[in-house]
Amino acid sequence: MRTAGEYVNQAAGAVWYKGAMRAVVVSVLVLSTLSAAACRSSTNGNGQADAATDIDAPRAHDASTHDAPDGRDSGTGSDSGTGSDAGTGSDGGLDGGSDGGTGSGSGSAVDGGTAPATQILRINEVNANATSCDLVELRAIAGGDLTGLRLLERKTIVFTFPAMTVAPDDLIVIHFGAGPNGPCSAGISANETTAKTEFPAAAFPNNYDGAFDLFSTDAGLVATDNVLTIMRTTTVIDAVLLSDDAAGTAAGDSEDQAAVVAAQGEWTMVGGGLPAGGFIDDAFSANAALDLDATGKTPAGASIQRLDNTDDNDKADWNTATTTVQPSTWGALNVGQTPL
Ligand SMILES: [Ca+2]
Ligand SMILES: [Ca+2]
Ligand SMILES: [Ca+2]
Ligand SMILES: [Ca+2]
Repeated sequence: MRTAGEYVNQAAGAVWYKGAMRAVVVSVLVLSTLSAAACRSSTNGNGQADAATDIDAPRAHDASTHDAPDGRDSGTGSDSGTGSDAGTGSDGGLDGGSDGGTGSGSGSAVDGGTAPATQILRINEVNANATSCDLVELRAIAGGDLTGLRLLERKTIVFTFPAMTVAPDDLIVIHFGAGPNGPCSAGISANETTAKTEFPAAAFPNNYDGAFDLFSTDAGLVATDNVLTIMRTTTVIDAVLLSDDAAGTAAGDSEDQAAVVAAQGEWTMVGGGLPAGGFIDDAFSANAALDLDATGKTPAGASIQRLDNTDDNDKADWNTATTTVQPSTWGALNVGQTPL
């Protein structure tokens, strides 16, 4: 868990993305990748195209609770009204056309002949409150190569996936604070890229034999308000808005990333649609999964988890009316989930 002043803003090109790329995202990943590369180049050239949305000037926004309002959200209002993206079918394309041929010589691990699955992973379980080692569990929804996928905390890339191949229902646990002298650095293994027991728990007690254990040098996750996003270049694969309370202000970087996620239809209010002004402050908190500061102080403690196999891109995927945190299930499907 981090609480103050730890951010180096990056991913400055993220906000520009918004609506213009959505159709491309859903249909043709190859074009998406090419376009993303082109756009990044533009952004890195002189920044002019992104000037209007580069609202990421360093801000000391990580107060111990929610962040005090500081006017940082000016300019983000343009993201409102993108609620029409709810339910854009993030699973579209999975398995479409699979096995169409004889299979000989196709050489593709993921449904040759179709666009690669965009939602290869889902964020499945979170503990940002552990003093020893924050954890994020991911679940493979489709099989494929994870090379280059990224996990972001707010707008910051906190893990870039190595070359490794997963199958549906494979689980991954990302351990934070695993850099030199990090709070979770003692006795860690290398990344498990070939098997979930490549470095077994018997020899590495922090590892889970039911998951690929991967290690981030990021010191830890903010447990006040946060957005976790899995991205491939600028395409949102999956995301979750998280908060420690159902009301209160949110950090500008959380709000900015929420806008990126919402613009791609990857987070909405329960039942669909976006708040009139976007996921800002109280609207962020009210629509975020809870409860970041009620999870365990160790990995063995409670965590925030998906409730079942559905992905409706809202907090009801994670919370019931009465349940926020639950006993942790690292390296195992969550209670209520069934094999794909
Ligand atoms: Ca393992
Ligand atoms: Ca999702
Ligand atoms: Ca709380
Ligand atoms: Ca789990």
